[in-house]
Amino acid sequence: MATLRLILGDHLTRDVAALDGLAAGDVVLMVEVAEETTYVPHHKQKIVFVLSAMRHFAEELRQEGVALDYVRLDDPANTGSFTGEVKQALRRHAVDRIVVTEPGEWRVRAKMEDWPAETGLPVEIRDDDRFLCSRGRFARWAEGRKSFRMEFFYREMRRETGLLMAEEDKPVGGQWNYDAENRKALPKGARPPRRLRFSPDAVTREVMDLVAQRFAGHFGDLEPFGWAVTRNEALKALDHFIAEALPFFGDVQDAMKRGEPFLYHGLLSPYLNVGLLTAREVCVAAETAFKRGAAPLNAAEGFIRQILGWREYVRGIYWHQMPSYAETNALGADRPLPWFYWSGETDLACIAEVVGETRRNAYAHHIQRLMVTGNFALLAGIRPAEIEAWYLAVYADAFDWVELPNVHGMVMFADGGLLASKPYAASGAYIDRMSDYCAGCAYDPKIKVGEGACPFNLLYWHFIDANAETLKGNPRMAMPYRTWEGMDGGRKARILTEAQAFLDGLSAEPGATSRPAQMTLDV
Ligand code: FAD
Ligand code: DLZ
Ligand code: SF4
Repeated sequence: MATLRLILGDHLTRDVAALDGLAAGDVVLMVEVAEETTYVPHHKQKIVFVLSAMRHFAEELRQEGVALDYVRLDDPANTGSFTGEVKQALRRHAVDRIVVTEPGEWRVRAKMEDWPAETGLPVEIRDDDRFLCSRGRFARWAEGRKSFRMEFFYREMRRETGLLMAEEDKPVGGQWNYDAENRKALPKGARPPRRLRFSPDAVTREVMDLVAQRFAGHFGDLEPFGWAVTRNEALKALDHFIAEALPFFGDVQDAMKRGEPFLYHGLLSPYLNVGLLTAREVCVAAETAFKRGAAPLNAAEGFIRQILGWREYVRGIYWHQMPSYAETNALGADRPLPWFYWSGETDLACIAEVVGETRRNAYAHHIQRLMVTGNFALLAGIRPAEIEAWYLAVYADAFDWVELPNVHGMVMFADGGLLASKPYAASGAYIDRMSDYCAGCAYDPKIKVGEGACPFNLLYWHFIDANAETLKGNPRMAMPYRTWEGMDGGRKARILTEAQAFLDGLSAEPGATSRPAQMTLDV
């Protein structure tokens, strides 16, 4: 039985389920389609990364002798959609069935469900077994639970994989989680390592030209482009991280510093997400470094927890809860996304720094995403769908299955607490403690109200006040509500008035001063 096997842009591994049982007579189809390059205005580097990695992977398959049908974005006959390209391919190849690995987005999966009717052929959508926890396994864990907490899920994953486990079902070192050791500010004089970046080869250069020409209006700088686009390069990036950064990853995992976008983070998520690296090999590499004495336990455990815990957990939540998950808006947030998320032009120095780095690198680390741009969106009550589209567009690692739970659940609390036990709301004091952004900002994190007050301070109490009905009963929010209620009435009124004035001044309109000339966004 001849099979058409579709490989998507984030399924770039020879071990992907759709290639299981590849036989003579089968055709492997890969397609670059406008539908995927424009459903949000992806960062230019993200498009280059995905398309170049696709082209390199296609070349590896060709070298292996696989019958490959590769449709390029600039092919004049390109229909622009997965469905259109599958139908066109069926005219070129005599096959009896279609096989594909489950995509990472509900949106794409829903289209695939229609393919049997649209093509008249059986369509097999195979489980994506690159994850350490299958959808079925997650559903068994989730069954009967009212809320899902990552920590308990993570412990089960540790037991099941044996990662960082000692004898008798005990975690190595006696503790499951060393997070308490991982919240230090960056010590003065710390010099994070220079990160391994990769010069674009001819294939990448060709894609960069295409992107420069076709996606000039998209967010972000095209150059310098330094992402790995092959498995070999991604493995080098992994080795470099393990040797140079992992030993320091733990202690200052939450720190932020101007001009140091990468600190000691992995920069591995784009590779994990498109299939250039596997979750298991990355976790094993960190565990091995710990066993060799090359990395302390708080670093190795902290890093493994991000992947074995958070990454698997958010993926489980996504498929367990979609499609209704994306529709919830527990806090009724309804403010349009301020334009400065795209332009970076704002006198809030922390936001300007994080958006600026995001434009330059298609990357920001977790705490920048959660506690700067995310915290602001939460406190200002930005519409969940708008801030989700922003995160999906601007990061090289952004795919719906991982972006949505992080933004909808963790940042916006739009799921009403299914994912996080309380909103990650914080005033300017947190940003001041964990970064050097506040020095030189137009505002002062120590000023709570009045001239120079940090907007995060005003918005924090505004958020507490505005959401009292929903959040006051949450035991983890008892302290802020006690403080707010104990505050002098006049001060409270002043804070709320100033916060409201700040919110009223936010504009989603692409302003002449804040809009880079090349931006034509439609989100
Ligand atoms: P490191 O700090 O080195 O962490 C190691 C790995 O752990 C990462 O490569 C990643 O695979 C995994 N990881 C860490 N935290 C998470 C998490 N919360 N969820 C899932 N995986 C995690 N990650 C994405 O891969 N794609 C996204 O679109 C994405 N959107 C996010 C949006 C928000 C608002 C937040 C708060 C987090 C988001 N994350 C996302 C998670 C995390 O920020 C990134 O995975 C991380 O910053 C990637 O950089 P790194 O490889 O240097 O990570
Ligand atoms: C992100 C992306 C982009 C920019 N372009 C393509 C593409 O042209 N062809 C493709 O197969 N995949 C692309 N991708 C990744 C897809 O968006 C991803 O596979 C879907 O979101 C489904 O998970
Ligand atoms: Fe951000 Fe406030 Fe600090 Fe300015 S003072 S950088 S707005 S936290």
